[in-house]
Amino acid sequence: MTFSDQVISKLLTAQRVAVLTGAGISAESGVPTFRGKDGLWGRFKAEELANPDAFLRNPQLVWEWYEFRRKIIRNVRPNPAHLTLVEMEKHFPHFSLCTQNVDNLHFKAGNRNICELHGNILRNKCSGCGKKYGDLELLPGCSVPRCHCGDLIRPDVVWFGEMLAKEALELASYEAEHADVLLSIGTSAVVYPAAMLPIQAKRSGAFVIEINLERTAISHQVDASLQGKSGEILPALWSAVLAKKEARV
Ligand code: BV8
Ligand code: ZN
Repeated sequence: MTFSDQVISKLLTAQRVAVLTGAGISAESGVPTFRGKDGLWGRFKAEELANPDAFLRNPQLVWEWYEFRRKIIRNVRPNPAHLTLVEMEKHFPHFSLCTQNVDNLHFKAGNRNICELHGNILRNKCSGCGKKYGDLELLPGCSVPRCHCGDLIRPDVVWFGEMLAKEALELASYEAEHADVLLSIGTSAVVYPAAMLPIQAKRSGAFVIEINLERTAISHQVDASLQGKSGEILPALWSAVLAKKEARV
């Protein structure tokens, strides 16, 4: 796998690197994506169940869908793409990782400077008072758990139609707008406001590299669009950058 001199040199000289990841980076770990070829969580479209109205209408069904996803996510492991981001975080003077994913795989891999734009499926919160809860299991036949205040507990994720946490979005925007290089990895770039981040970076002068299995809504706007599996491309790209750095010494 070869990479242009420009892509290599941009990463070689970058001081501030921002990364945006989507479901595609976790696909090779066995986590289904939402919209790609192999996408869809079971027979449901994310937009149908990942929204407050669906929860109001049928909290049991929403909980069962999340339980189905949690069972997969509790047992998956980070793949080489996640592990490469851990190495990159150690290397760059300033490295930020913003993820749309709720699968906890960046934390499991070892990244620590993580901005979870859409929350985390292994955390819960009260739908009324907002009290935070950790990972909970809905045992078969049991009803949706309730908070001490009496309201229903729900997954601590951002649903469609819900605002992202203000501080998370502000941090992600700041990092995108101050990055020398932004890497957009495994996202179809159709969900806003996260999909704005690569464009914000580009407008602010960053060199934007996309790594994705197929072309996306932003492929025509980025500086380099590398098509293929992130678990193969990202480790190869990082090795090429380190080899170039070695050769310079
Ligand atoms: C908001 C958490 C302000 C939950 C998710 C009408 C009314 C209200 C809002 C809207 C509206 N119209 C538009 C909006 C905005 C809406 C939106 O963007 N909708 C889209 C569908 C058009 N956004 C929102 O609602 C956001 N909030 O705007 O608030 C507001 C409030 C009220 C009214 C107006 C505005 C909230 C968005 C967050 C939703 N929550 N998830 C959960 O997961 O259960 S979104 C969900 O999609 C996931 O978080 C996921 O991360 C995210 C984005 O998807 P991707 O990560 O990109 O995944 P996808 O499958 O799409 O793509 C994967 C890619 O990987 C593919 O391209 C594939 O080819 C590639 N791939 C596959 N394998 C590999 C690979 N690449 C590399 N290697 C591989 N091996
Ligand atoms: Zn409560």
